Amino acid sequence: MKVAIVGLPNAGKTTLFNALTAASAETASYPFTTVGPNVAIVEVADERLAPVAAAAEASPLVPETIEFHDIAGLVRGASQGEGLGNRFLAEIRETDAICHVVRAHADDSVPHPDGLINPVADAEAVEAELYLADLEQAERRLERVRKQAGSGQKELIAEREWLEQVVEVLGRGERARNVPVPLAAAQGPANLQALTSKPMLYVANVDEGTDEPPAELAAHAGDSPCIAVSARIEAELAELPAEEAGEMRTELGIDQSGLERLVRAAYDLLDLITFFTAHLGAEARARALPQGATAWDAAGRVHGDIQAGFVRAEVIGWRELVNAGGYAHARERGVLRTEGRDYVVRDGDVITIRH
Ligand SMILES: Nc1nc2c(ncn2[C@@H]2O[C@H](COP(=O)(O)OP(=O)(O)OP(=O)(O)O)[C@@H](O)[C@H]2O)c(=O)[nH]1
Ligand SMILES: [Mg+2]
Repeated sequence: MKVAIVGLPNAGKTTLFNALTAASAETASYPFTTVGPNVAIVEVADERLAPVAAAAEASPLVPETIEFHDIAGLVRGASQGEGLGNRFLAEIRETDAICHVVRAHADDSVPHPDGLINPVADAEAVEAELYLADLEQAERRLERVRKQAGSGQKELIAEREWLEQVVEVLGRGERARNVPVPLAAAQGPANLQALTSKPMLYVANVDEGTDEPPAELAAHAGDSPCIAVSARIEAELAELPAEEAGEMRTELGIDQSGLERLVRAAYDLLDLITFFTAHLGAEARARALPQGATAWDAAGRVHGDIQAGFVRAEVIGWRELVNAGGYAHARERGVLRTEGRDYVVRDGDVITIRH
């Protein structure tokens, strides 16, 4: 799972990214692996993993991860190739979700591209580039599909109709996400890869001591989540040993790590469920799946060979496993179920694939 950190220049994206990276050095909860100058992998904390591991006598613990991409500031005209616009837009296209950092702090020493602090205007400026980039892409795709749809093929006609609506909606400055996808055009979104189809999380980069995003930004976000984080404070806290950072947080009145909230919100944004695998003497692992995924999909997440040799899945809710105190007791109690490949995985399932 990949998340792009986007925003105007100087919004605080790299500060936030560095905070996530630095946090890894000091606390075990966020080991970051930098896989490129602007790409890092962060672990998603899940409090269920440790008890599951203990019950199964499994170690080490391997949490699920999210890859964050720190993208350079999107300037006005990026969609027209301004700045290094197109390259950045292409990088965003590769990700599953967007973390939109919006400046909401009033520190005069940090220049603003417009010389004025206005979170909603900033957010709209970035979004305008996303709409325009999508519009161009959608128009190009529509042209091609129009020609192909001449063949009368049902899917292509459906895709053409869908694209016509997408073009119209984007032209009005709304997200491609807002256009429902008819069953016959199910491939449409994958073909288009619209930036505005991706779920978006707003992060208001606020002044120290503020814990709410500006109301107008939250209103602008609408259905999308919007959280407040002070990137600078988080970066400073991330440099401190965990204990000192905790004391500092208490002093500053920040109850929870902003980074923790950020990672959690990003994970929630992807609308995933988590399942666990854990076996005696082997690793205990949390893994994400899309809602509605099956035992067969879960097997695929574990290993291609295991999926290919799928025989059955042994499934138990994480709490039942923990309460039973291990698989053997769970089996005695009859709470370990056998499921086939079409079983729809539930959040918190602990799964053993027999292959
Ligand atoms: N006061 C204050 N300054 C901040 C905060 N976050 C970032 N800054 C400062 O703002 C400046 C720009 O921050 P960056 O994180 O580099 O901004 P960016 O979004 O990565 O900018 P580009 O990569 O140029 O698009 C730096 O001088 C930061 O120290 C904050 O929460 N409070
Ligand atoms: Mg930066």
